[in-house]
Amino acid sequence: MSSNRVGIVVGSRSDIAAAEKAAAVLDELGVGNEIRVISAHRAPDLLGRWVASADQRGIGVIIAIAGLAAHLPGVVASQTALPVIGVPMAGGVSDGLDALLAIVQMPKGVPVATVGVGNGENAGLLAAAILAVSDDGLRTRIEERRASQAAAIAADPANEGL
Ligand code: RP5
Repeated sequence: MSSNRVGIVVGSRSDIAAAEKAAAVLDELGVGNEIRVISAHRAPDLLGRWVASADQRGIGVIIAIAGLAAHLPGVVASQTALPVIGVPMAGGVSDGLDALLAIVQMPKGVPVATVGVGNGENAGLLAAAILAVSDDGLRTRIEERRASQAAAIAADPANEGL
């Protein structure tokens, strides 16, 4: 068993910025994670080996990030019972709307949760929330982060007196 609890996979090096946003928020919350770069169509065998190994090593959630046809999250989800969060990436004929629709319209039987285009941060937060169902310490850290976000907004000079 590794200490990593979230596996993050991107379809291409060009998607890495969104993966780093997810990893940053997971690091902040003390959730071990790993980033892999594996194309679902160019390296399907390697992808299958990584998904199987993630399952065996005790990873609890997978974040899969892809643009264009954006089949990576669905292919990953087809190979594991772990929850999979898809992040659509901008680019392609409609600058991310194509990938968003591809991921969110996963046909019945194998679900993929979907966050907004390029929103690696929310993918990381959602993965943490899933793990927090059985981890009270993590739940507390998520609540503290929410409180600190709210405090930062309250401290904005535009909100003085509220
Ligand atoms: C997808 O095609 C990747 O996820 C990436 O978003 C997009 C473009 O890939 P590259 O041309 O950068 O390899 O497979």
